[in-house]
Amino acid sequence: MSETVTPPVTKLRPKTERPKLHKVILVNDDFTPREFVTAVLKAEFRITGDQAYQIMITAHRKGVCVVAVFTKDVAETKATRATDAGKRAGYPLLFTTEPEE
Ligand code: NFA
Repeated sequence: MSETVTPPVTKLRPKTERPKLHKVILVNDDFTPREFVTAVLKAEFRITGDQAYQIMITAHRKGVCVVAVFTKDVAETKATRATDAGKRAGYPLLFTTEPEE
């Protein structure tokens, strides 16, 4: 009689998916000057001159280099802005994006 029944405490944990990150990739070409590539990297990705030089020279030697990873929107915006900076100066500089595995 008059027993107190305590219901089980269940905590709802709504599943939140972590957004997939996207790589911004610098593609080598034979025309864009090294200094220009390094300057664009510094300006658009807010990295040091040393970091920008290492990324530029890696793309120069290997064909491509991952610059950084961001959410899809940010990666696409930065790749477009950096590619446009080259276009405005008359260079074929290209930045692409691809989703991380
Ligand atoms: N390959 C270019 C040159 O020798 C430099 C470069 C590096 C261009 C990385 C594009 C990307 N001037």
